Amino acid sequence: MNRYLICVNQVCACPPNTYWDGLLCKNQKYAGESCSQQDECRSDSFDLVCTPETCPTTGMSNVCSTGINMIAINLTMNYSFSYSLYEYNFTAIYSSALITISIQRLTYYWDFDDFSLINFNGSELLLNGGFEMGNITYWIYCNPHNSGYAGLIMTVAGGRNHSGIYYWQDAAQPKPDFLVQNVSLTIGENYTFSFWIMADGGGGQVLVNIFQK
Ligand SMILES: [Ca+2]
Repeated sequence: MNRYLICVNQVCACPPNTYWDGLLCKNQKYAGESCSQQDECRSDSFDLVCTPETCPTTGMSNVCSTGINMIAINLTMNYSFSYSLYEYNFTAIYSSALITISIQRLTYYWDFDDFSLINFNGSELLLNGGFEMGNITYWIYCNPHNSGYAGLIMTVAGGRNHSGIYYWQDAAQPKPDFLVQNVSLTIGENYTFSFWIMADGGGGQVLVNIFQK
């Protein structure tokens, strides 16, 4: 196997089933192997995508596995100080989904409330999406980079609740932290994912991946 880029008509690429790691063309990876970008996984006959694990360690993606990874919402927001609703519609082609919310600030905080996943007949599939249990029960939270200003549950005393008493405030920096929830889907049915967000100060990035598997 050639380990170097092949250049044709001034376009350089690795040979089939290999990826460029910055030094060499390396063999693409199989199911369960760690990855940090899509072209590290065998996407041809093995149909693998670089997907988030329960607690991502490298950005949003770290394992080659079978499924479909959708970037549902990718926000770079500036100060607004009022809540906005974001929605994403999709059709289930697998029987479960890992919803991963990645949050990284530039300055100040972001406030979140009322995460929701509604199925075709209006049933709510996310549990504790509005944090009204007063804790993060049913969510998986991780802060793999030990970022400062990490996410936490806030009460109405913080003054940024969209509904109820509790909400999620997050300003992780310099790397994102993650809120994750796994849900069961019915193949062929349509779903609407949504949440409310307020940029409570300066901007930052919020990235929501829905990985169906
Ligand atoms: Ca709430």
